Amino acid sequence: MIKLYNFAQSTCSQKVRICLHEKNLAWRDELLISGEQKHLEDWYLKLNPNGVVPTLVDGLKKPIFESSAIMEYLEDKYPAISLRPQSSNARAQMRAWTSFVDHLTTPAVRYPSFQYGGLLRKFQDLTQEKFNQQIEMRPLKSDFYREIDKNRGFPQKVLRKALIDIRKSTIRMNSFLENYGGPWLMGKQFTLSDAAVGPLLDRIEDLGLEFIWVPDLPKIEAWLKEFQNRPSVMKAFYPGSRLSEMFPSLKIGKGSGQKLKSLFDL
Ligand SMILES: N[C@@H](CCC(=O)N[C@@H](CS)C(=O)NCC(=O)O)C(=O)O
Repeated sequence: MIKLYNFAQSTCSQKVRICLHEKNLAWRDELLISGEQKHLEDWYLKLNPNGVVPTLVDGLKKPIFESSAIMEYLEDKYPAISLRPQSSNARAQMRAWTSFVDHLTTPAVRYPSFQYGGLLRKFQDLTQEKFNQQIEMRPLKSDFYREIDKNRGFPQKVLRKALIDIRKSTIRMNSFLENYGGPWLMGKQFTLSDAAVGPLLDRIEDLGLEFIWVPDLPKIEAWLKEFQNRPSVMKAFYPGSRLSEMFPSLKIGKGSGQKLKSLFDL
C-alpha cells in the first residue's frame, strides 16, 4: 500500500497528489497538520531526515522524499499511465524545467505564502525565544526561518525579489507553451512539468498576486485555468487545501491583491 505523508496546503504535497490521481493509484492519505509540527518528531525524521513533507512510503522499501524524486519514482514504478514525454530530448527538457522549479520557483513562492497567506500566524503568539527554538528544530529550513521577523514577516526588498523570480518562471513557461504548442508545457501531453509548477501558480493566484502574469502573459492565464479544471488537480485540491479556505479571515483569493501591484512595480 502506498502512503503519502503530506499537508493539505503544501504545494510540494499537491504536486505528488496530482501524480497519484493521474495514475489512478490507490494510496492512503497520511495527513499531517503543519501547526502540530509532527513532521519534526523523531518518528517522522526517521522517514524523512529533512523534516519536511511530502514523504511517500511504498510497501516495506525505504521511504522516498523530495517531491520531484517522488514523481520520478512513481513514473518508474507505475508507468502504465505516463506523465513523461517519449523522446529522450523532451525528457531532458522536462527535467531541466522541474529542476528550475525546485531551485527558483518553489523557494520564491514561500515568501509571499508566509507574508500574505497566513503561514506566519502560527508563530506570532510565541515569544522570540520559543520562536528561535522552533527555528533550530528544523533540519534544513532554519536559514529561511531566520530571515523572518515573526511579527512583520519579510522586508519589501526580499518580497520583491521573490515576485521577480516567480515572474521569471512564468516567462520561461510562456516559452515552453510557444515552443511545444500547448495546451500543456510539453505540448499535447500533461507531464511532470505541469504537475511540478501548477500548485505554485495556483498558490500565487490564491494569494491574489496573479498580476505577476496578468494581463501580459495570457497563455499562462489560460494554462492555469486548464490546469485547475483537470480532474486529478480538482481531486488534489480538495476543499480546505487552499490558504484562502484555511484562513478565510485573511480575505485572500483571486483578485484580492490588486492593491499590492503598484507596491512591487514589476
Ligand atoms: N524540496 C522539498 C521541499 C519540501 C518542503 O519545503 N515542504 C514544506 C511544505 S511545502 C514543509 O514541509 N515545510 C515544513 C516546515 O517549514 O516546517 C520537496 O520538494 O519535497
